[in-house]
Amino acid sequence: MEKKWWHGKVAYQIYPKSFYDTTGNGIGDIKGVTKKLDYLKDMGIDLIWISPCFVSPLADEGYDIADYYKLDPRFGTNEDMFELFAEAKKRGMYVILDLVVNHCSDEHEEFQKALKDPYGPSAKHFYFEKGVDGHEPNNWRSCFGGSAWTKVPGTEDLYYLHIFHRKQPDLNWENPETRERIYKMINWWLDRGAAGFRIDAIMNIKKDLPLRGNNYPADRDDGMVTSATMIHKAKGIGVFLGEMRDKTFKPHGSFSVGEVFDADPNQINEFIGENGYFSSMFDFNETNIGKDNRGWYARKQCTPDQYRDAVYAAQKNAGDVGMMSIIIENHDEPRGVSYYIPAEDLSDTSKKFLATMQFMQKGFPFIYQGQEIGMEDCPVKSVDEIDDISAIDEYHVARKAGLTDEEAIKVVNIYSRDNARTPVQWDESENAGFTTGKPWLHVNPNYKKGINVAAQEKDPDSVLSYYKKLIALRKNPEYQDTLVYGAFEPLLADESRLMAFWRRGKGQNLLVLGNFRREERTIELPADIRKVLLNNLPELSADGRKVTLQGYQAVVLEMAE
Ligand code: TEU
Repeated sequence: MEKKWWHGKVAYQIYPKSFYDTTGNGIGDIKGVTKKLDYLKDMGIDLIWISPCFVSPLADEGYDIADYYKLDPRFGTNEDMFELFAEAKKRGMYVILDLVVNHCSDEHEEFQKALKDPYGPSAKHFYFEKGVDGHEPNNWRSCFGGSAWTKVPGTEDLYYLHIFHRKQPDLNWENPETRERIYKMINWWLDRGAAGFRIDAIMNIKKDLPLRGNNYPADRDDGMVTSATMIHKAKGIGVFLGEMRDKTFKPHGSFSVGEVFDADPNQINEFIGENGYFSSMFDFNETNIGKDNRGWYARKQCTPDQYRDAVYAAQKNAGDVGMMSIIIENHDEPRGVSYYIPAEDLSDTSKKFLATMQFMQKGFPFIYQGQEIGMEDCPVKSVDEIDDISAIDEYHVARKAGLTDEEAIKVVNIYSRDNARTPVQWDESENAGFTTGKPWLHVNPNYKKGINVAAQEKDPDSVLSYYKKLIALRKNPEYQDTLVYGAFEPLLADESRLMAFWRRGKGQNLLVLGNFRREERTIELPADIRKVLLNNLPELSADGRKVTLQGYQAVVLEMAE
C-alpha cells in the first residue's frame, strides 16, 4: 500500500452541539472545540472531524444545511472556524468538515426559489416529479418515516424527493450545474484550511432513474419500500464520485472518508484503492448486523461472535487494498460499550477490551467524543424526552406494529441516536461541566460516578488513561509500521467469544488476544511470548505457551515468531 500522510494517525469525531459550550446557551460551539484542543492533542489525536455546524434549522441536527458557506450563529462564526484551523495547525493537527451533499435544507435559498417557481431553473437542482394517479411518484419510504415525497405547496400534482426528512430535499446530482456548485463549495473550504471531509450518506446520491412510477415490492404494511433498496439498484455512482475526487480532494491532497453504506464488497478497490474515490471509508460491517427493513422493533442485537465475525470479514475484504476507518460508535449509533458488551458485563475492563479490539485492527481509528472516557447509553422513560427524529419515528413504527408504550421505549433506547448525543462529561460540576446554561439534551447522570474527563485524567487506571496507552502504542516507532501496515490474520477463529488475531509486519509478529466473556479461559499459543506490550489488567497469567485470560482481558503480545 502506498504510504499517505494520514496513515498512522488517530482521528476524533466531534458532534459540536454536545461537545463544549463556551457561551452558556446550552449548545456546544466551535470556540469550545478550540478550547479543548490541548486535551485532544495530549491524548494523541491528530485529526478531528467536525459534524455539520453550518447554517441550519437543525431539523436533523445540522445534517440539513441552509447555507454551506456560513457557520450557524449557534455554533459560532466563520472566523471561529478559521481560528480553529489555525490553532490545530500550530499543534500539528488537522480539521476535516462534514460534507452533506445528498440533500440540503428546505430552507436553503435555492430550494426556496424552486418552491416559488417549481418549473423554473432552481427546481432543476432538486428532484421535482409529477405524481401518478393522484399519488406520490413512487413508493419509496423516507429514512425517517413516511413517503420520501412531499407535495410542492400550491401545486396540484408536483412532489419533491427527500430520502431523509421532508426538510432535507435531495440534490439532483444528474444536473452538471448542481455538481459544479458542490465542487466549488468543497474547494472553498479546502482553500481556507480544511484538511478534508467526511462525506455524508454518499451512496444515496445516485438514484435509480426514472423516478416516476419506479415502484419496488413493499417491505412493510404501509405499501412502501426502504430507499436502501433503490441504492442497490442504482448504477453508475462512480462517475460522480470520480469527478468529485478529481475536481476537489485530489488536487488538494486532502483526506476524505466516505459514509459508505450498501457498497458492494467487491468494489473496495474502486472506493479506497490506489486511485479510489475516497482516502478511506468507514467499516460499518458491525453496525449493519441484525438490521431489519420492518424497523428497529424487529432488529436483532449483535452478539459477541457476530461482532468478531463482522470485524474479521471487513478486515479480510480490505486486506492490503486500502485503509478502512474503524469505529465502535458515532453520532448515529448507540454507545459502542453499551451495544457490543452485554449489559451485565459492562465495566472499565470490558470497555478497555473493546478499545483494544478497535485500535489493534488494521485501519484508521476514529474515537467518537466521550468514547475515550467510556460514556454509556442514556435511556429515557418517555417519547417526549427524545430529540432524535429517527428514534421518534421508530417509536411510532413500533407502536403501530403492536408494541406497548413500555416495549417501544425499550426498543428505542437500544438504538436511539440520542445515546451518543448527550453532552460530553467534562467534570463533576453541574451539567458535567458542559455548559453553565441549560443543556439542549439531557446529561447522563453517571458523570457523577467517575465517567468524566477530570476524574479520569487523574487516574492512571481509567479508561481515558488506557486510550492514551493504546494511542501511544500505535505511535511507538518500534511497532507503528506493523500496527499500521502489518497483515491482519485471525487465530482460533472458531472459538466462541474469543478475539485473537495477528498483526504481522517485517520480522515482527504481534498477537492480540481478547476474551469476549466473563469467564476466564486458557489457550495454547503457537509461539513463545517475547514481550507484553499492553494489558488491560495488572497481570497476565502464563505458563510457557499456555496463557489464562481473565474475563474481558485484552493483551497485545510481541511473539518470538
Ligand atoms: O446518516 C446516513 C444514514 O442514515 C444512511 O446512510 C442510511 O443508513 C442509508 O441511507 C440507508 O439507506 C447520515 C448522518 O450521519 C445522519 O446523522 C443524518 O441524519 C443522515 O445522514 C442524513 O443527513
